[in-house]
Amino acid sequence: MQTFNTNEHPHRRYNPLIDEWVLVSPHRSKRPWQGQKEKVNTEQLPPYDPTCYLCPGNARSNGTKNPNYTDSFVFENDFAALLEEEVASEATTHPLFQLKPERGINKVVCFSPRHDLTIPEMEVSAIEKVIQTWKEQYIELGSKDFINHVQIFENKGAVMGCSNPHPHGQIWAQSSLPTQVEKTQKNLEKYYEANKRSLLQDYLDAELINKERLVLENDHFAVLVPFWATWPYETMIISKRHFGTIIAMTKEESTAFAEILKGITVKYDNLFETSFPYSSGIHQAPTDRVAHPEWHFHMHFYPPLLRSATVKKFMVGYEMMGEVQRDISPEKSAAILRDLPNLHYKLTN
Ligand code: H2U
Repeated sequence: MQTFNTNEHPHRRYNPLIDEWVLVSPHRSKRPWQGQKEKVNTEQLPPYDPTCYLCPGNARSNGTKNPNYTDSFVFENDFAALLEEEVASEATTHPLFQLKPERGINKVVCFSPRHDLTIPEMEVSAIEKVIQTWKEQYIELGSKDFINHVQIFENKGAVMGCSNPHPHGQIWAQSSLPTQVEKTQKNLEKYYEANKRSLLQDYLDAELINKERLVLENDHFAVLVPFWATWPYETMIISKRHFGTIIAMTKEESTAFAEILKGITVKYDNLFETSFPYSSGIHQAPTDRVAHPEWHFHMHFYPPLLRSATVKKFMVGYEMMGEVQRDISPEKSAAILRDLPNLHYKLTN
């Protein structure tokens, strides 16, 4: 019988954040591909687009004019998925037909007045302004009595369903904990109760010993391809200090966070020399006015691209019916990302 080798043999890995397994099939990454190819977007965007609803001074769909903003700019989503208004409702009694009204507020955050820049091409000082806006929004929205969770996220690239290339993210604040967050919270809590330590602190300490999944680090943050990553080039930014929310970040940590955000997104753009699409989001303690020592600030990046700017991974078939699966090993993905230049490819070509 052959001896088990993580680079050759199919195996399953456990994700302790959501209590789920992922199937890893490293021997399969040489599989030929004759399926879908995305069109490479080589279009050079203008710094200002008179038809863009996010550019400074332009009108949005409902006629509201954006101010002539100079750094980041927040506005209430004109097509909000959640509404603030309270509605009277009767409790449902049938366990198979549970339903409850949900209240919330949705915002859009423009990262820069420049239509043609995304995070990897922005100055660190400009990214720090975005972080400051995220902090202010977390405080403002989280202090409302009916808001128990504030989700900060970015969908980047048309392939992720992003409707406009102008650099922007969104914030969805609501009364309930969304499913993914609730699952994560349960697992963080279970670990904290058993060990009196943060799960992600212990995980990060262990990762920083041999650093095989580490992509980048600075004094305050590390970026790694998680042991249990599902997307080919999935990464997670973890704070080195154990704190639960973005508002606990010191000035120095905010600068380090801006630097690491730029660092990982530059590497992403350099991977296939394209504006790299992803969904990213901050996971942090809820705003439910309860102490949450189990939470440890982190940010996920879920990028769909697999082997070029045109071939993406699909979460289909077995993944929908059974469990998520990956071919390239997280260790190999981390080594590839780690070895990429730290300077954006547009500045070297
Ligand atoms: P996406 O590109 O990720 O779809 O985000 C853009 C958001 O901007 C989207 O949620 C909002 C959409 O509802 N939007 C406005 O609030 N006003 C507009 O005039 C157009 C789009």
